[in-house]
Amino acid sequence: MAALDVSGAGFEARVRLPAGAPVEDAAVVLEPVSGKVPQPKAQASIEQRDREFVPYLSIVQKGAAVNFPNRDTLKHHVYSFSPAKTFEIKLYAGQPAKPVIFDKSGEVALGCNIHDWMEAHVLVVDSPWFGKTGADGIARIAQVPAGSYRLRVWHPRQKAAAALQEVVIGATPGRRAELTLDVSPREPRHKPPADSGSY
Ligand SMILES: [Cu+2]
Repeated sequence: MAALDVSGAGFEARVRLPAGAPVEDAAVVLEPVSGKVPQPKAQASIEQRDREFVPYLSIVQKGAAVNFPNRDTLKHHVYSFSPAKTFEIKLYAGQPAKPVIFDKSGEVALGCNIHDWMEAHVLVVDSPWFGKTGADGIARIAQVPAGSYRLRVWHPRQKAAAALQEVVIGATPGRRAELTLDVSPREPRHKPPADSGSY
């Protein structure tokens, strides 16, 4: 028998469309009902590579520092007009001098002033316990302390917000939550060949 892990249990959720197909890039978040969360310590990185943001969706804890390294040889100009974080990093190459601190919970949409098709999203949450679904629709969250949580699922292209569910961690270890979320397909956007411009 496996030893009991007293430091916390893993949590797993599968997100599917109403018709059953797995949903990739959904955020699955466990927010403690107590409201008690540790200070953010993880840093995140959103790269620009081949004139795209990588990854498409980032989930960060409120207060996290996010770096925006430009891995391309051309310049990018990253911006957000979202109320949860309005900022811009003007036309730059390489690593910006400072990370961006996401200090407010909410949804942040990122764009690039030079390359219209570039798109990425940041979900800023008041919890360090979150995961992102892969192509199989499954998100895993490791080491969740026992207790009561609100389970939240979110996707940048969701058609409607999903209701919060209450989850108790520790009562039934190894349980997988099954979630349904209706999500629009990603619109294809025109991306010109790489050598067509000076940027
Ligand atoms: Cu760009």
